[in-house]
Amino acid sequence: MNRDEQYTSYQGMVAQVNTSLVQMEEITERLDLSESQKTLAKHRKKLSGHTFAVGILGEFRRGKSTVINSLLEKEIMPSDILPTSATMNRVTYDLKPHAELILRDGTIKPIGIEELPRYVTKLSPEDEERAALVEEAIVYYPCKFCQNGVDIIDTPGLNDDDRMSRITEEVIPKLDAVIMVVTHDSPFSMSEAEFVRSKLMTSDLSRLIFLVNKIDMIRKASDKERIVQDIKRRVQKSVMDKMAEVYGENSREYEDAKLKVGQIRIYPFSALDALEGKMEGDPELIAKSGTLPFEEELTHMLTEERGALELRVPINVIEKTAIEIAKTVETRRQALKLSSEEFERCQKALLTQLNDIRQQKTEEKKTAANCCNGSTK
Ligand SMILES: Nc1nc2c(ncn2[C@@H]2O[C@H](COP(=O)(O)OP(=O)(O)OP(=O)(O)O)[C@@H](O)[C@H]2O)c(=O)[nH]1
Ligand SMILES: [Mg+2]
Repeated sequence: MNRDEQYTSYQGMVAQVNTSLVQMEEITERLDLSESQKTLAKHRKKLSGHTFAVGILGEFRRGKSTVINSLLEKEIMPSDILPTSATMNRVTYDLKPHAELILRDGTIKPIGIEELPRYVTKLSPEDEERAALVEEAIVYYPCKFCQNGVDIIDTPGLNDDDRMSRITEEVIPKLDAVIMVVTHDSPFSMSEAEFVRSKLMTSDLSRLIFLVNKIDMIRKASDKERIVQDIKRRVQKSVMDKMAEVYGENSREYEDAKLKVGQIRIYPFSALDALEGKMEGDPELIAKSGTLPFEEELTHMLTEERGALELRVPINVIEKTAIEIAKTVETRRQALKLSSEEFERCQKALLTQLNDIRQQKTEEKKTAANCCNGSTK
């Protein structure tokens, strides 16, 4: 298939997925499944809007905001030695850099990019208070990776319990791809492993790039390679253990995951060196940072693979909703069956009762007749 044919067949698939979303919406409306109906509508809108969302996820201080800054080639996202990001920060393309806050009460507040630390961080209690009112910060910036409707989303550290549940429930389902930032000094902690296994779904490994950040802190080149291989093995083991637990080692799902897990994309990286190298125009530092192979992979994901990835999320939603619809229909069928059984039982009891009453009445009538007859004799 050449590129034109591929595109036509891709467009056909988009139309098909769109039709399925519309059909599902109709069914969920009839069944009063309003949450699912809303989710389907959101994905249908997104599919027609052609935006592609890449989320940067990871625990506190892994360097997520710095990774974004390295892609923007400028220190835009607030970053600090202390846990910093308190809100979801979306980078979207615009030639003229500016920012706006979407507040929780629905209002939109335009701000200067230099004001971001005042509204999106938790570096002081006052900052945190202001950030609590912010639903999302949008940073408009001429970032080459954000062309063609790509948004890059910075998230607060996953170990923040309150925000973690919001991220997992609200943000992850909307992401088309994920960059998971881990570090060499805490190689794939238990909570990261659990997060990847349970929240990002094993079947979606193909939409995941791992960055082993702060690799500049390791001096020996051979150690850098060893640490990356070690983290790769940990990710693979943790995913395969989960697959064995859920589906069993002889399942088709386990075999599929084994193939995917073999192709996990994981890169040694130094966000700080990449940022500094770009800001200072230092090609040696840029090369040393490991950003070139990572950016190549990211570009590949945002262009060639984008079509398939863009469809993967709504297809997952369709599958999930289909299961929900089947369950709802079955539950309601059971309920109807129950009520008809109940009805039969009541009807039977009622008939028996009616019979008893009739019999009693007949007896009574007989007795009364006898009494009358006796009295007339
Ligand atoms: N040595 C080194 N330090 C880094 C690198 N990337 C980030 N850092 C430092 O790590 C600290 C945390 O970086 P952030 O980018 O704020 O980390 P984060 O993951 O966004 O943190 P939260 O927003 O709190 O979740 C800062 O002091 C950064 O300068 C790196 O590649 N190498
Ligand atoms: Mg941050």
